[in-house]
Amino acid sequence: MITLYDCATAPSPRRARILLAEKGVTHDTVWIDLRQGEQMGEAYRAINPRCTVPALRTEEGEVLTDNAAIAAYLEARFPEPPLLGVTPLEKAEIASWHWRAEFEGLMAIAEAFRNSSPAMAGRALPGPVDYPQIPELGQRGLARVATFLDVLDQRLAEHTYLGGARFSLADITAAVAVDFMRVVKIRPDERHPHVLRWRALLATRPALQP
Ligand SMILES: N[C@@H](CCC(=O)N[C@@H](CS)C(=O)NCC(=O)O)C(=O)O
Repeated sequence: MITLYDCATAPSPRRARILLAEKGVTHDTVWIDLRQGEQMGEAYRAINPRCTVPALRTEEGEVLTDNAAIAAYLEARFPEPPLLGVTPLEKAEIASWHWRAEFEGLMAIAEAFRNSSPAMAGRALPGPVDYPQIPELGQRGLARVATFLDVLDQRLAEHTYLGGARFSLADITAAVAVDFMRVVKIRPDERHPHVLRWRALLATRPALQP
């Protein structure tokens, strides 16, 4: 049985959790409490020395320690439904928007949140090394999150889904980012009608309830 090391309060493991649900893969879950620092403890370090969630243990016992590996593995192991695209150009388009959802969306939120929240003092980046906050990066992150919403809205004005006509991993990652923006007090609103339309469409999928 596959095991997902998950955390209900964090965006990164939510991506893997949604992907497993969309693929219809039954699995065990081990909850890791990031608020209590469980990821830094010896027990979890023995599973994932990078001290981050998600991690996924395969049926063969291999542990995959990031979303990139988990997505590549699950798409290859459970090809239906395809979530990384089918045609060569569709795969390219989805990869491009997936990267943008990660870098311009999730990373911008992390930059804003981790460099400003008192709870993240000394923890500006995830992982085993402590890094100090840089308040200016927090400010820059807020500007980047706002820009990302505009980028999404323009894209979704012309396409049903982020990658085009087909629901994909790019939508999962972008939806997780849009939902997690609340931690820096940014939400899509009437300035982003196409984002709102798309988020409501995704919410018809059980795994993508906001
Ligand atoms: N590259 C990793 C990043 C995972 C990541 O940053 N996870 C965060 C939660 S969203 C974490 O484990 N944080 C632990 C910490 O802040 O100490 C992935 O996407 O799988």
